[in-house]
This record gives sequence, C-alpha cells and structure tokens, in this order.
Amino acid sequence: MEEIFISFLKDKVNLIENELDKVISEYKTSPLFPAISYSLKGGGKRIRPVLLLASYCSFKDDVEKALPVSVSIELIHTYSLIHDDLPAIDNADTRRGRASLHKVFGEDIAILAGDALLTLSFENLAKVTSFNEKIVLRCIRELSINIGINGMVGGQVMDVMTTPQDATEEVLYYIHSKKTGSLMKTAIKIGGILSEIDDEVLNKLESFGDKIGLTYQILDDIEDSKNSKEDESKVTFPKLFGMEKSKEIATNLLNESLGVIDSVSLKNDLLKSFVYYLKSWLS
Ligand code: GRG
Repeated sequence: MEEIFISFLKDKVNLIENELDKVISEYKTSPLFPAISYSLKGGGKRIRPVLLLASYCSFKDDVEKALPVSVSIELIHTYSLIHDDLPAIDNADTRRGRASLHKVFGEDIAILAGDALLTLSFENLAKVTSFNEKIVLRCIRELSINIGINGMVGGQVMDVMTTPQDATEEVLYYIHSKKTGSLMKTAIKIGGILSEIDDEVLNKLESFGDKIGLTYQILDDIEDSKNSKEDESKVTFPKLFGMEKSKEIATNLLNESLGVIDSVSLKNDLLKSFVYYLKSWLS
C-alpha cells in the first residue's frame, strides 16, 4: 500500500524543486541568495509540500494548480530547520549530512536567511493567482495561525523551556503536536481548503493531520534513539515511555488516522498510503 505514496512522492519532487527555484530566482542578485539556495537545496524529502498535493489530489485532478501553494509550506519548513539548528536552540553542526547553514555562512546570515524564508513563504502565497483571493486568504490565515505563537513556534518555545526531568506526558504531547505536527496538519488541511470541500470533511482532514503530524515526530524520536542521536537536554517519547511503548503509541495513532481517513470519500488511496509509508518506518 505504501508504494502509492512513494511513487507520488518521486513523481512530484522535481515539480516542487523547480517551483522553489522559480520562487527564489527573483532574488538571484541578493547577497542572501547563496545561503537561501544552500538550505533549500539540501536534499530534503519534501514530505510536507507533497502531503499538500496528495491532499489536494484526493479531491481534484489538476495538481499543477496547487503547486505554487505547496512550496510555501517547504519555505516554512526550511526556515524552521535553519533556526532550530542555531547555537541558541539545538546547536546542530550538521543537517541532512552536510554542515548546517550557520556553520557555512555564520549565525547572523543564518538568522536572516530563516527570517527571509518565513517572509518569502507569505509573499509567495499572496502572489498565487491559480485560486481566488478568498481561498488564498483562507490559506494564509490557516498557515499563519498554525506556525505561530500557539502552533509551531509555541511548540518550540515549550521544547526549549522543558527539561527531561520536569516533562509530563501532557507537555510532551503538546511539544510534538505543535512543533512538528502543526505544519504537517496545515499542509493537509490547505489541500482541502484549495479543493473547496465542506467543513465536515475539512475537520476530518484536520483530525487526520493532527494524528500523522504527531506520529511523524514520535517516529523521528524513535529513529534518533535507535541511532543514539538523542539530545540529552530534550524530552522525547522513548525517554518518557520507553521504546516499545513509543512504538505502540505511534502504531495506535496511525491506526486511528486510518479510521478517520476511511470515513471520508476520496478519489484515491494517496493519504491512506502515506499512513502505510509511516507504518513501514516502524518495522
Ligand atoms: C522561531 C527561533 C525560531 C525557531 C523556530 C519552530 C522551529 C524553530 C523549529 C521547528 C521544530 C523542528 C525543526 C522540528 C523537527 C521536525 C522534524 C522531524 C524535522 C525533520 O523533518 P524531515 O525528516 O526533514 O521531513 P527533511 O530533511 O526531509 O526536509
């Protein structure tokens, strides 16, 4: 079952990379361009924009229409990774097997490159012409709420303020749902907003997105723990629950997400297949 998503992913990655090139090409002469380009071309899997396209394609056929919107999600993801790697936050020297941005260009440029990508995401959304302005405004509202104070940034704030010693289950769920889950959920929800589905279906997509977004970070924790790459200062699912229980929680969330998506009438099995793709990481 996961092959459906994997083949969709392979098929759409080039489209997304070309669109990202197009978006930044306007700023080729800027002194910030080399740093932006280094980060955006770092070999990311492009899961989030692909999820937006998969969600859109679950209701509509004309995938190219949603492409300009999908890259705004990747611009946010890239900014979050640049800032997450900074010495003041995760202090990571590498990202995707290469030196992290601040290691190559310096902390000042890395901070500014992150700021620029965050801003560019909204500039890009505001310039979208393939959907009417009301729909675009809904996407801007959705994205801004979910990456802000009560969303991705809120999760990251709680993450930096929490030590493994004072972490509770409730706090851990909050951190993971917000810092990683919010953007993935938003990608899936925006696919639905662009498809103009009714609110009842949109709420189901949101619930589906919540579950898989949270699971994505639990799987990342499990992977880091297996590879002894865990950050001592950070609270994670394996640290709080142990490896076996963490896998069980992830499996249960994925099964629940299948239950939600099965209750929606879709054109294909793309979203369902994404769940199986994540399940395959557990085996
Ligand atoms: C505002 C100062 C400031 C910082 C923002 C919000 C934030 C920092 C960071 C977001 C939190 C974060 C980086 C979570 C990690 C989530 C995660 C699992 C990232 C890796 O995702 P993949 O595997 O990455 O999809 P690729 O490399 O494929 O793009």
